[in-house]
Amino acid sequence: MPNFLLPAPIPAETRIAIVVAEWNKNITQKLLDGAVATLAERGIDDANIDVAWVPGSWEIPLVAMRMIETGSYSAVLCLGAVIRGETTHDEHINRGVSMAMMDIALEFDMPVLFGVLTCNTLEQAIHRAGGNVGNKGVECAEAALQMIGLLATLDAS
Ligand code: RBF
Repeated sequence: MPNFLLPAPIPAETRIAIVVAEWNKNITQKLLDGAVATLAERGIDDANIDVAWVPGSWEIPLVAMRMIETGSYSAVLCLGAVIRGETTHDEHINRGVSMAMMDIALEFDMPVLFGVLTCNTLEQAIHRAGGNVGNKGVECAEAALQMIGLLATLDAS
C-alpha cells in the first residue's frame, strides 16, 4: 500500500486572490459567484477573498503575478471566458494566457488555477458557467483548496 499524501486542513486565515475578466461578463460573473460561494462553503471568510476585475483574459496573468508578489495569498484563481469568433484571436489569447499562468505558478511556487473557458460557442460557455456541464468557477475554487492543502502537507514533510 503506498503512502498517500492527504491535503492538510485549510487555516481559517487563508487569503485567496481572484482575477476575473470583464469580457463576456455575463459568463465570468457566474464563474466568480460559483468560486466565491464554494470558498465560503469551505470556510474561507469573504474578507479573506480579494477580487480584481481586469478588462479581458489577456490581462489576467500580469495582475495574477502582481497579486502574488504582495505575498498575501495562498492561491490565485484566474477566471475568464474566451469565445471563438471569426478570426484566430481566441487561439492567441488562449495560448498566451495559459502558458503565462503556468509560468507564473512555477516561478512563484503558488497554485494558479486555470478557470478560463476556451469555448467554440457562447452556448458552450453558458453550459460551463452553471449550466449542464457544471460551473468551472466552483471547480477552480475546489482545486485551489486541494492544492493549498497538499502544498501544506508537503511543506510539513
Ligand atoms: N477577452 C476575453 O476574455 N474573451 C474574449 O472572447 C475576447 N475576445 C476578444 C476578441 C478580439 C478580436 C480582441 C481584440 C480582444 C478580445 N478579448 C477577449 C480581449 C482581450 O483579452 C484583451 O482584453 C484586449 O485585447 C486588450 O488587451
